Amino acid sequence: MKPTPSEHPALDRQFLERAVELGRLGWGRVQPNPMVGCVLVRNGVVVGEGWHEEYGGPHAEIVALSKAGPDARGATAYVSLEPCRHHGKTPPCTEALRDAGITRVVFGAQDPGPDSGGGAAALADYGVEVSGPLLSMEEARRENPGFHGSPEDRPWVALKLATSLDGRISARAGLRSTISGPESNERVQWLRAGFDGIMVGTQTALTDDPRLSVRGDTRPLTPPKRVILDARGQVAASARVLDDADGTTLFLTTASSPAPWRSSIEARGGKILEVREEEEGRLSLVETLRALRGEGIRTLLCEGGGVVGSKLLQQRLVDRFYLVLAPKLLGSDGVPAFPSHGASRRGSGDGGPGPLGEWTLIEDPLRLGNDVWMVLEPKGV
Ligand code: AOF
Ligand code: ZN
Repeated sequence: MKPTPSEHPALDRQFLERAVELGRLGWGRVQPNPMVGCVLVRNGVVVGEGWHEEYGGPHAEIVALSKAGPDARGATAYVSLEPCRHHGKTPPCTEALRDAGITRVVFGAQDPGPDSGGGAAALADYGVEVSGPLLSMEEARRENPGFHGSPEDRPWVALKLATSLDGRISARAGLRSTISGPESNERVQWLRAGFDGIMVGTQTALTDDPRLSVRGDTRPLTPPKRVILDARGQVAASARVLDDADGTTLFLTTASSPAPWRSSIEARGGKILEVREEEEGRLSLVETLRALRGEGIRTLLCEGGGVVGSKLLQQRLVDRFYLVLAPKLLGSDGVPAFPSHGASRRGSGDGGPGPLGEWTLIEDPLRLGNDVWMVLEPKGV
């Protein structure tokens, strides 16, 4: 099937962007489904809008059609994803669009699902004019990385670090420091809601005793799994990350962690996953990520600390970088955000880690209180 070229590309793009924006309102509520939005336009007027609000619930098109009622007849449907043509938890959107009298469909991303995909061809068969996909693979992945971009052997990984102007993540080793302000912290709560897993390294777990739960206004339908990297079994079973664990808190460790420690973690509802030790006292990150993918984690947010973040960056395992810059200087006692980078001897030709690539801002930096929130992705992906 060949998509029909659009007569009004700028207008189509504009309504499609609105559909994408609406889809984002499903953040935290729809995974593992993608976020999808829909706008219905008749004679240049929006007659209905909707988005996939909750996993298992009605799809975006159905919500928009029910808002529009009879006004949907003769309208164009802008949908951020190719309308599904399968009987899943709900009947096919392709049929609903046809039955409502939609005459044209403009869609953003292609649905890669073997059953759900192919809706564009089905619509064309019904005599509906179809334009799409209007979004590139890269754009589609940015919107729904778990759905469009998750590799087979690891999750799609986002790293979030809050640093001072001089690139420190705390004022002193072992000291819990306030780096970012309340507005940024609220945004982190929102961010967590959209991920399958939230991960921190041993030092962060020991220093901050984080809960890694989601406590903002956006409540995830399925709370993200909490992941602690603890190669040697140093984090006590009393850690807050094990509160209400019920198998949803995962401890990644190596053969060197003591059996009594493992039992104490399991007694609190934690799950132990053993992976290979790569260098002294450190887990193989590649194996760690593979194990997490095996636990169904398709999107992972790593919240530090500096050692884990650096290792991920060094091994080019970061797909998105949320960097929160706080207007503070912490001085030379502060813990560097990028420790292992500083340690590599530059220009020594010793075969050490090379340059870590260039990054692109994928949206305008956001000012949150006094902090600057940057969202970056590796250049050339
Ligand atoms: C659409 N519109 O709003 C969404 C779609 O289990 P189900 O029935 O909810 O189907 C989920 C699949 O449908 C999902 O994997 C994806 O392929 C597609 N999602 N399709 O037409 C929507 N959310
Ligand atoms: Zn559908």
